[in-house]
Amino acid sequence: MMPASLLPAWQQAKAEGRRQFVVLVDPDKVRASEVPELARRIREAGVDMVFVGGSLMVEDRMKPVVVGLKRDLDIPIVLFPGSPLQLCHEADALLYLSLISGRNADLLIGRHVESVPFLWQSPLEVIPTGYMLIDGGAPTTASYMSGTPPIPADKADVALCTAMAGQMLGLQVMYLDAGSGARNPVSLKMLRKISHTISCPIIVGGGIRTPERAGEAAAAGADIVVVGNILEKDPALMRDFATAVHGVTVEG
Ligand code: 1GP
Repeated sequence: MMPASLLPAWQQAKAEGRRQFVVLVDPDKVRASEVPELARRIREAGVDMVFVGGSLMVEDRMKPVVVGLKRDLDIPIVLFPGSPLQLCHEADALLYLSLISGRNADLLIGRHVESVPFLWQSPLEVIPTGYMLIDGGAPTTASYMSGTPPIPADKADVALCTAMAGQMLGLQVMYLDAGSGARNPVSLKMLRKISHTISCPIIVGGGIRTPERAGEAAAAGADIVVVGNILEKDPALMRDFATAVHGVTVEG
């Protein structure tokens, strides 16, 4: 179902302890002709939202993929862009990512300035998001492309202070990302620590390969769990992932 605005709906879900499951679609890996079948799977699995994006897009398929998903689905389609080149008005919302784990001024504010002429007149809901790369055990495209080292996986305090600073600066959502295809997902310890302290919705993704691990991440405090890679290889798992995340009940 489509809420009128996404951010209040995420805040409400968090308050009620309702966890959400997101499928990440990389437009480079799906042809427009494959979108109807992908949408059917997403619908039948009971997925809450779709994020669309990738660290580097080689093909120019963003718009046809978004338009196809919008046509066939009644859930929010959210842009998760690797650069301002990956924007399109046809989606519902944009994760306006500020890479707060890094010290690359371009990704903290520069690209945002460049994107304003596009966003100025756009119907997209802009969601101010603190984006944190967490070491997932191997170099990732996101880390390489951003020229920033991730936060070490065992430095939960650094991650916590980064998330708190982001929240104090007014960012509305925190995205902890071990990177697509990461060897190790964000640790449960780090998730627990951050979720006990910050009040904004927490998104987690990167290297989550089993429904069990997705459920554990949700139980540890991730309000929104994102899975991409493994579902490209084994799309039949989608329903199990959604069930595992939705099965987690927490006190809001
Ligand atoms: C990465 O959160 C996403 O940005 C999803 O990662 O592809 O490893 O599931 P995976």
